Amino acid sequence: MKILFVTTHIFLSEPLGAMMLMAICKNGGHETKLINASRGDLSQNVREWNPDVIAYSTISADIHIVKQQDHNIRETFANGGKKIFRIMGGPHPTYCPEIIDEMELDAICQGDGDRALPTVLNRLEKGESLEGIPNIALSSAGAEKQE
Ligand code: B12
Repeated sequence: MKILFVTTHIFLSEPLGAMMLMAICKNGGHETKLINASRGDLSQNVREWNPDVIAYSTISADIHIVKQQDHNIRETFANGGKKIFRIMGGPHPTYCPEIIDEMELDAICQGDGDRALPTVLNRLEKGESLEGIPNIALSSAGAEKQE
């Protein structure tokens, strides 16, 4: 699967969480790309690269940037475009799980994602249910998408 990781400001240090998860995804045979949500409108990148999954990695200080980008991306794909599975991990969804409803995400990861994310991807690939994966909370839309 093609996983597009989206982080925000690269501030003083590399985005270690997203980088670690990208390595894990690649080891699992997936294709990954990392983009910075703080730079321009991402919709074009998303249209060109055509990911199966968008994986937001977000701290609360930058949630407004991610919300705006996600809004633009969803507008781009609103009319009959491909359904992209949207998941968010990192400190923001860990502390503020209500973001799943605010952004109508398919899933969030609360806490560590190193086992949770590859499990989500493998099940998505096989069309299996995402219920019961430790650290993963699903929206009703995310659960239905597998059916
Ligand atoms: C190192 C660190 C910094 C460093 C480097 C930050 C950076 N850009 O990487 C410095 C000192 C610069 C820093 C600055 C700040 N920090 Co800081 N920082 C940390 C710290 C100690 C570790 C972060 C880290 O690298 N962890 C290791 C990686 C591997 O873990 P991770 O990123 O969390 O990723 C794992 C999971 O979250 C999850 N995951 C992450 N992304 C995704 C995506 C998906 C799709 C999935 C499924 C899972 C997933 O899986 C990963 C692997 O298990 C955390 C506290 C902590 N213990 O986590 C605070 C923390 C992230 N910082 C915090 C804050 C508030 C800040 C500042 C805003 C402080 C300030 N007032 O200026 C700034 C913001 C800087 C910025 N814009 O990035 C808060 C964020 C709270 C929140 N609600 O978002 C934290 C959580 C501390 C706290 N408990 O309050 N920080």
